[in-house]
Amino acid sequence: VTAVAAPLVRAARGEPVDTTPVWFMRQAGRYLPEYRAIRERLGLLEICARPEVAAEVTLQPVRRLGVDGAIIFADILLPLPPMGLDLGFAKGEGPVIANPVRTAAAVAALRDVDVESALGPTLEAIRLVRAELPPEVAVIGFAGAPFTIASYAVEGGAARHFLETKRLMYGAPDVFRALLERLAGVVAAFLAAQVRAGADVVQLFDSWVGALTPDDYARCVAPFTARVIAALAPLGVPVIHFGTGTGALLEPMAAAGGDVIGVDWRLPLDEAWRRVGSARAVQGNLDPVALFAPRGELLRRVDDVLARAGGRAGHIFNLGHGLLPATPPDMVRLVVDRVRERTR
Ligand code: 1CP
Repeated sequence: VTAVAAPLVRAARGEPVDTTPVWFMRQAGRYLPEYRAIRERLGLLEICARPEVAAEVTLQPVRRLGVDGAIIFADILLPLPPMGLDLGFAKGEGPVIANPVRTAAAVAALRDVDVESALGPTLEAIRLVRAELPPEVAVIGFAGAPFTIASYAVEGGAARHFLETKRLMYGAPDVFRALLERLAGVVAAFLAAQVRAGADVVQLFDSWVGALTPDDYARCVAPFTARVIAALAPLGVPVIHFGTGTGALLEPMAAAGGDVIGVDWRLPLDEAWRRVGSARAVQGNLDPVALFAPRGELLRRVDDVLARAGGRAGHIFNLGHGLLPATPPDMVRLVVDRVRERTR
C-alpha cells in the first residue's frame, strides 16, 4: 500500500482530488493501431495467455493517452474455460461457447477453479503492469458479474434478447441460481487474487443487467453480485459496479454494493448520482459515439458531464460504455486533455 493513493483510487473512495481522474472502458483494443499490430500475430486468448504481451497491450493506452488507470488486458469470459466450457473467438471477434450451460446436469458438471493457476497469466500481467507504472496510475482489475458471464455461458455467445438465459431464469430458477452461485464463487476468488497481485481498484462488469426487470434483478441476480462485492470488502480496495441500460435498476444495483456506481449515457449524471446517493462515487458517462462528433460538439458533451458532476468529490470520468473499434485515437486524447483542463 502506497502512502498516498492514486487519484483514481481516492476518487473511488469519495475523497477529493486535484484533477478529475479519467480512463476509458475498452481503452486497450482495436481502435489503437499498436494493438492491431499485435492482433495480427496473436489471437485474443493468446494475448491473454502471455503475461508480457497482455501487460504491453495494457500499457499502450496509458502511454498514448496519459490516463489515470490501466485496465488489465483480459476478458470477462476467461474464467469459463477452466470451468469446463469450450470458449473461442470467431472471425467476427465475438465469443462462441461450443457447450453452453442450460441444464442442472451442465451446472453440476462445472469444474471448481483454482484461480491462481488457471488464471495465472492475468495475475502475472497485473504484477508486470504494477511494477512498470508510477504509483499515480491505478491498476484496474476486473471481472464480469455473475449474470453477465452467465448470459454468455447459457446463450453460447453474444445475445440480443437473452432468450435462453431468461428461459432458464423463468423456467428453472433453481438451476439459474446454482449457475450464478458457481460463477460468483469463481469471480470473487479471481478478483481477490487480482488484488493480491497488485490491482488498486476492481471493476465488476454487469454489462447486460439492463435487460432484466427490477424484480428479476433483485430476486435472481443482485444477491450473487452482492456476495462478490461483500467478499472483497476485507481487502480494502474500491469496487466499481458497472452496468448499462440500468435506468430502472440504479437503486437495487447500488444496494448490491460498490464504492463506485458506473452509469451509462442514457441518464444525466447528476440525476443518476442523486439516485445512488452522495455517499457513493460515480463513474461515467459520455456517450462513446460522442467521439465521432465534430470537436466542438464532443467538447460540449464532455463539459456537460463535468458540469453535472459539479466538481463534487467522487467522480471518475469515463464513457457510459466501451470505446468503439472505429474511434479516432486523437479524439480520445482530446477528451483526456479537456477533463484535465476543466477540472484542474
Ligand atoms: O481482439 C479483439 O480486439 C477482440 C475484441 C475484444 C477485446 C479487445 C474482446 C472480445 N475482448 C477484449 C478485451 C476486453 N474485454 C477487455 C480489456 C480491454 C480494455 O477494456 O481496455 C475488457 C475490459 C473486456 C470486457 C468484456 N468482454 C465485457 C465487458 C465490457 C463491455 O463491453 O460491456 C464483455 C461483455 C466481454 C465479452 C466480449 N469479449 C469480446 C467481445 C467482442 C465481447 C462482447 C461480445 C458481445 O457483444 O456480447
